[in-house]
Amino acid sequence: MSSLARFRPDRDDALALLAGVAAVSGSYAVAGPRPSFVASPVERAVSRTVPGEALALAIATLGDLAQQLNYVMAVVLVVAAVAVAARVALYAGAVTGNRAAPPVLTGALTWTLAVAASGAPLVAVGAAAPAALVVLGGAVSPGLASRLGGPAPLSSKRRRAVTTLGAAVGIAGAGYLAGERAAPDATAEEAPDVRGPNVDSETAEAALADVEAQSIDEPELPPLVSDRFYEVDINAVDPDLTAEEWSLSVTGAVEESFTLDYEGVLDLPAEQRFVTLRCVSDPLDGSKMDTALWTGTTVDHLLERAGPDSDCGCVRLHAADGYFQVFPIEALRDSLLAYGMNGKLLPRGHGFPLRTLVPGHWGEINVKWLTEIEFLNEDADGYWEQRGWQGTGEVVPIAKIETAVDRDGGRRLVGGRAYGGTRGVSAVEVSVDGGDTWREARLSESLSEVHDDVRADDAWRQWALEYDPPEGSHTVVARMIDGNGDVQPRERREPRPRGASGWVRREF
Ligand SMILES: Nc1nc2c(c(=O)[nH]1)N[C@H]1C(S)=C(S)[C@@H](COP(=O)(O)O)O[C@H]1N2
Ligand SMILES: [Mo]
Repeated sequence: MSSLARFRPDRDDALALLAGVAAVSGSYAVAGPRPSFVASPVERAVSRTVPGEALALAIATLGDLAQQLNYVMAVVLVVAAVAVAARVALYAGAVTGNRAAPPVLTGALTWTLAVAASGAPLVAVGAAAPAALVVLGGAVSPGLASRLGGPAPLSSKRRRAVTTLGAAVGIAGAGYLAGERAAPDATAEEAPDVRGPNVDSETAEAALADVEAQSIDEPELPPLVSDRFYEVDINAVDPDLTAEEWSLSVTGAVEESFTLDYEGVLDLPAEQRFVTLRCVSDPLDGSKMDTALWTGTTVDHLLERAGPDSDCGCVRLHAADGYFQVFPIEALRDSLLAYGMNGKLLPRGHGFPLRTLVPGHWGEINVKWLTEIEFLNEDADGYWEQRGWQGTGEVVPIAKIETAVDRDGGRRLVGGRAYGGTRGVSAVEVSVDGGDTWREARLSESLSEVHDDVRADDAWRQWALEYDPPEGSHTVVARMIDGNGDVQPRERREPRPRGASGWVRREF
């Protein structure tokens, strides 16, 4: 009975919970927001298994919050799993009367769980050691033990809860701060300049500087090159690749399959382009549409060497995060493989070291963290097609109303940006009476005028219109005319499954 006498359920529950928090915190302290952080693979597994309809609903109702909640859920799951392991270890110690068993078993079980999840044995030590230490601390420190446990009248139960919570918050906070310091650079501003034997950085600099001259001279309008480029991807934690370890394979239905390393990509002829991306999930009034100056090489150089021999004329791109997309080889031919963004090295969040930019297609086709170009003989579904989205295909034309400012004299300026993929934007028309009458808005110069050596045949244009607002309420409507002279379709359509389309309206 002596061993069972030391079986103290309340204290052990608290200790086990703390061990769980310590494991996740320790892992984050060592890994930071990287795939080796123990909750990352769990978040991945969860997001892969959520059915398409549920995912669409979550995105529609919660937006970007859906992914954050998923991430929190993954963290809670890992805390719970380690807590259960620690609880089992404490129980085993109590039953066997072996004082070394709880910390040793907790450490071993946590390490095994962490390796099973992330496959990173070293980072797993960062999870296992703190968990074992918490359990060890509970065993050797009578102070901690008595505060956490002992016979429990109501007041000391509350004290235990407070102590546990305080310790948990402290451990989690320390782990978070340490992990953030270990975080890799995420923003373009922090990234070094893009370099390479064929990269003309002067052109990039000049082009970016000259964009101003191309813009409509109204400071209230949103810019032609985005200050902050939206980010959309399937995981809360991005891949963390190094240029040295990374490579790109060309495989499948080809005459010659081969693999290029980072230097091999840089050795190919370089090119710069202004390219706009819009996510297929972007609502009419959303902001998942942006433009940057990209540096890279065209896929054509790889196609020449590979000699695709595909029965379906289709190709599947694979990425380091498990993402994949299938689309026609014809669309790939003129695509850019980009390693630079706005004159800087491509940031991690946008696909470092290499991403695809497919002219005129929805954002989802522009695969980031590209690792393999696989030529197929049979058509297949991409990641989002498997989840009920259209998948490939050209963007729909759109003219967004993003700015409305009232001028001193009583006039009002409305404006925004219009994008029609490779069809281009030849005009934007605005109605201030709900669509009865139309006038032509001012349009910025095409970005392809910025620099002789910089293409921009898949980029947006700014538009602006000043008008005298009528008395009372009225509706402003904007629509674009593409390069073929076609007016954009009026009918309003939700993002799912083929992208939000229709004339954008704003009530005043
Ligand atoms: N590897 C990978 N590539 C990806 C994604 C992803 O989740 N993984 N998301 C796609 C989607 S849906 C969009 S809209 C664009 C967004 O690119 P950005 O994050 O650079 O804006 O990347 C695409 N490429
Ligand atoms: Mo997207």
